Amino acid sequence: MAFTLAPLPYAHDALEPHIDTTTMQIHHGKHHQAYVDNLNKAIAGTHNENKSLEELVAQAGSISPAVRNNGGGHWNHSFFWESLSPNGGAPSGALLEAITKAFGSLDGLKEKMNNAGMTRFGSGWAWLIKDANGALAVCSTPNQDNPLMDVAEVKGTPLLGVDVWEHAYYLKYQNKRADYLAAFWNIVNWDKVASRF
Ligand code: MN3
Repeated sequence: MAFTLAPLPYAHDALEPHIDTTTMQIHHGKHHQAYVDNLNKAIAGTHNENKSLEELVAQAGSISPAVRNNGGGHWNHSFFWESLSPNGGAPSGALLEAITKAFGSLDGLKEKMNNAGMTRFGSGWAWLIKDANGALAVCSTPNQDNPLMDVAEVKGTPLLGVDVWEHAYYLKYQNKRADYLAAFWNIVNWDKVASRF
């Protein structure tokens, strides 16, 4: 069964001014669509054809680079769109308590995750994860890898992720990845992060 691209959960211009309309149109309609199409091509007629996306991602170390990269790309972007909202709000309750315990404060989490995004050389992702002991941690992955992959240096359940590939920000922010990361915090869907937590 072929994978498909779900529509965005909001309009392309909904995240303005933090993420611009054209970036959203290209990022979702071209980049994400290409991961879906190339994943479908890579698994067609192989023993991976009927596996779920989660199964493919978990076996990243033993599948072909095309399935790892495009399967990761499909998983990561599907997760990313749901992590964003024009009405982001703020973390509260048990999630805020866990953030405070792990990072001192919400600002402490932002600083750590921004640093993970800034120090990821080239293309990749920064993540907030829940580890096997239920504690929160921040990590980053290269390319389209993610913390669910068997090959990840730091493994855990992703709660929030930010795409630091240039295609995610270059049209509006050019080389200023730090400005993009600062703007990202205005559109985090904290209800979604809390439900994952
Ligand atoms: Mn991307």
